[in-house]
Amino acid sequence: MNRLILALVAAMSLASYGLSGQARAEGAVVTVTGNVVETNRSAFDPFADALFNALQIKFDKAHAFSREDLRKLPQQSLRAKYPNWPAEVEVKGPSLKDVLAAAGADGDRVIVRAVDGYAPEFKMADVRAGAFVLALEAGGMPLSIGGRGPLWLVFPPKSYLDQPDDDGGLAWAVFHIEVR
Ligand SMILES: Nc1nc2c(c(=O)[nH]1)N[C@H]1C(S)=C(S)[C@@H](COP(=O)(O)O)O[C@H]1N2
Ligand SMILES: [Mo]
Repeated sequence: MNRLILALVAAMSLASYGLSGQARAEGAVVTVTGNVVETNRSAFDPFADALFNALQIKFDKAHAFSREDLRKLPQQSLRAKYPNWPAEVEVKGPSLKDVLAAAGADGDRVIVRAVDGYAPEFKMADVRAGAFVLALEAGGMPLSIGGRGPLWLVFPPKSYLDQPDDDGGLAWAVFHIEVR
């Protein structure tokens, strides 16, 4: 009898979870999809996942992170300067490596996608060896949408072979990480 009640409660919470597909208390700012083991949300839903749908991205397995989730990971500080920037910038946020680990993500390639569809691809080996930060703030200020938020991928010059001299690859307005 107790088991039956437990099963019913579990089924009910799963059902409400599936309804939105995005049960994070504060809402996700970034979703890791592809080869992830630690899933915490349901598969792609064309209605709920409207931006993914617009960019024609589907997924089965996903781990969604709210800002609060990202703040609970170890926070990295990074100062970077690129020739096309007016000044050096100090950013803070979890490392991309730690975000991937928290999602149980594994693979050779990491695609970091922004809301405008910009989606640079990196080698997992470079991400693991380098200082790739998913910045929540820059210059002590939280990043905003309309600015470089919700998340800005920042890494220093010479983080990988053939990195351009300018800040190409430093995607702003990041909302999706795909692991292959
Ligand atoms: N979301 C997003 N991030 C982006 C880009 C982009 O088009 N969209 N362009 C990249 C490139 S190629 C460069 S050189 C720098 C600066 O481009 P921007 O002046 O368009 O920001 O941002 C990088 N990050
Ligand atoms: Mo660029």
